[in-house]
Amino acid sequence: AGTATVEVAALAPDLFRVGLFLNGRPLDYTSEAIAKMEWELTQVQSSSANGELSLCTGAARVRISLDPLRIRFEDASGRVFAEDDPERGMGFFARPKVGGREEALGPAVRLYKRHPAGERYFGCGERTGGLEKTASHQIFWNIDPPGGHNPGHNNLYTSIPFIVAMQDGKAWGLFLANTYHVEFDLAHEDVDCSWFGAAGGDLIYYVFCGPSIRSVLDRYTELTGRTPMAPLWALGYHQSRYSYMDADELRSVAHEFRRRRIPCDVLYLDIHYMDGYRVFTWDRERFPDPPQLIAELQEQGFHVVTIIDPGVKVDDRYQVYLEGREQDFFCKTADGGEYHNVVWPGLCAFPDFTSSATRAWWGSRHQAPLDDGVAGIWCDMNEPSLFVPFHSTMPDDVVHLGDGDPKLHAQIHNLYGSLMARATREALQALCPDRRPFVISRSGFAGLQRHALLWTGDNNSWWEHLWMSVPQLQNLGLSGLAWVGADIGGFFGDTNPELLTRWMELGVFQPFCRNHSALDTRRQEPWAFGEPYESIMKKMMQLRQRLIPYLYTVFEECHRTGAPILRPLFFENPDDETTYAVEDEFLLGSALLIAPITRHGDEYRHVYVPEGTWFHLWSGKQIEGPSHILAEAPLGEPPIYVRANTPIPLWPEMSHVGERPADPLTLLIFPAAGQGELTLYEDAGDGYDYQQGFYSRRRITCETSVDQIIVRLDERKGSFVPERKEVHLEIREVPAPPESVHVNGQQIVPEYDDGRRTLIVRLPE
Ligand code: MIG
Repeated sequence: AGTATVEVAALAPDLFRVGLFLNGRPLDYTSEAIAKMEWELTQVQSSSANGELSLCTGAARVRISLDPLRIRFEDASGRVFAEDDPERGMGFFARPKVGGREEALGPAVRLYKRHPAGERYFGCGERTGGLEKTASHQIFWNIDPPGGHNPGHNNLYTSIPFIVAMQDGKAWGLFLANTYHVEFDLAHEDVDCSWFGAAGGDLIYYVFCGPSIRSVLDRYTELTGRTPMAPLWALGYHQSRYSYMDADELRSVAHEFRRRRIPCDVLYLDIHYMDGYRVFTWDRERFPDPPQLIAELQEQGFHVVTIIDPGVKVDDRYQVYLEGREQDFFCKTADGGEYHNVVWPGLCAFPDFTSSATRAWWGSRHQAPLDDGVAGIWCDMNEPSLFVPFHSTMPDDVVHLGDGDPKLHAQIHNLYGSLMARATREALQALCPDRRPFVISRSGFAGLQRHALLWTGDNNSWWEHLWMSVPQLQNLGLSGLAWVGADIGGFFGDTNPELLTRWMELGVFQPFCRNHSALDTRRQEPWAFGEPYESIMKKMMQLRQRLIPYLYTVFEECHRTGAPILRPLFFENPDDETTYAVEDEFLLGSALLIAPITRHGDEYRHVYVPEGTWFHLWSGKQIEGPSHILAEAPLGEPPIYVRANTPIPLWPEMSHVGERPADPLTLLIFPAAGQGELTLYEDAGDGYDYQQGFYSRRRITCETSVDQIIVRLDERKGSFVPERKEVHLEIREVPAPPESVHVNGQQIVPEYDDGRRTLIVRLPE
């Protein structure tokens, strides 16, 4: 195409890639975002007729008209999507030159696609402004927004230039693989058109043909990578604060959890544990004996996670800085000096994570915290966020030497966070090969899910932010980042008892469940406000703890297929377009519907209940969806609904993972005419033996008719045998004592509780 080359490739039956390369640039698709480079598609038919080329995979087809060059996609049903705008298609434009920089970056690139009436956009990663993205302008450029985030902000800490489009129950997706400053204009400037542009680089985009939303996410996460299995303990409750200031404070927090029997698995040390904020050091006055402290906490079942920032203090007596300087591991200024800026430690240098040698060096530095017993690493400030000017990032012309192919910061800015998380994960993996790494990150790019979980950074202790987190977490799940959570209770500012309690009612259903708050704010541990709040929060946290086998099962589904853990209603009900606008409710897996209370004083709320039969968890009331209901939800009884006939696996109450054997396993079932099922996934909870078949997958079905309920537990698949003796069926809302109960054909004496209308059946494992 003139001075440019355009390549269109079919990578999988439902995945195409388009690349536009200017002025003889090499056709290069390597990208830090992409996990899978090699695709083998054998069944592609190409044809050419009437000035049009076409590639057909059987499931989908791309049509390329040559003059002018326009590209559109079609699936087997004849649905046309991702169609180039007839006027504009794709191309590039020179930007005004300011100094040398624009020249180095080259021209800006842009792609125009038609926006058919009724097509609705979702995704775009970490966003504050609601679920749907139609008619919006989206910026992809990682920043640490001053004063935390608010609904008016566009881009935040993490960038995922990916959309999912929905119409009539069918989905397609588009990912722009470009790490420069990226913008999407989604039927915003022009209702009939959307554009996808970048400030430089090659124009490379991937089209996911669906047609199901599930298959779009499946392919997208095959391309950019899946969420690795979490260690089981990481699904528990995490408690943090900026900061637990010394060993005794941390000890006393741990002690309170255990004394009050409130579940907690993980404790965090924020920046004050370090010596003058020097990364990979300890302040020996505050923390005289870290290994001893951590061992003590481990005894009580806690894991300890420490924060690491990228900024390395410029200090001639500090080993980490000296090593980095000697070996040239830091980012450079345009004229070759070490780039410096101010962060917590004062003047700092910043590792160039684009270089594999730097990543390996940084990684090896994690030996010390691991030797001290640290269980995971918290990567913060990795946009990177800098203090001069306040809340800025690196100038565009900072140089990253990389592995011999130097880049300007403007070209890789959005990758800095992901690369730091990658270095961290690879280190934990290498240093503790039998453990599943635990890494948490604030910043990243598409593909971050391979390296770390994401928390949404600095929210406020405001009701508005509690509300905002609900669509925000769903957007992330739709963008491949499923292991996510917002700071429970709110970070900045003082929380209050009602807000904290309502936040906990939602937070216990976040894939990542952590309470965190800023320096000088009111304490917000679950006991901070006494009764009745403490007991309510404890009840909710116990519920999460009991739900771990369910959460783990959903997590494994995500690991295998990219399905979000916390998912929008339309993920399960794409044919019901009412769900496209439901942003203040979500599903956890497919069997739990959560509609949090997010306003002060509210004791009722509207809930849209999607198709199917559902049961209100607290009252057992049966609801037929689709329907709009007014749910009563006093403090302590947030609207939670369980899908009929779906067995929900529950553990007994525990204060932390592994406190005692998870025996019995309870299968909670609300029966109603029809059938349901769940395939329970279990494994050792850490390590990699599951990859050799050391797991257990067990399909459990429930079939309910007018006069009988049949529950079947299939044979276990896989070689893992859970260490327990009993499985209890807890069958709720059984209107009358059953005439008979049979277990494997043997009649047993029914155990029926009139008051709770519950039938218990005890089975051997
Ligand atoms: O400039 O380490 O988002 O969670 O507590 C603030 C202190 C730096 C920002 C993180 C927050 C953390 C805080 N950090």
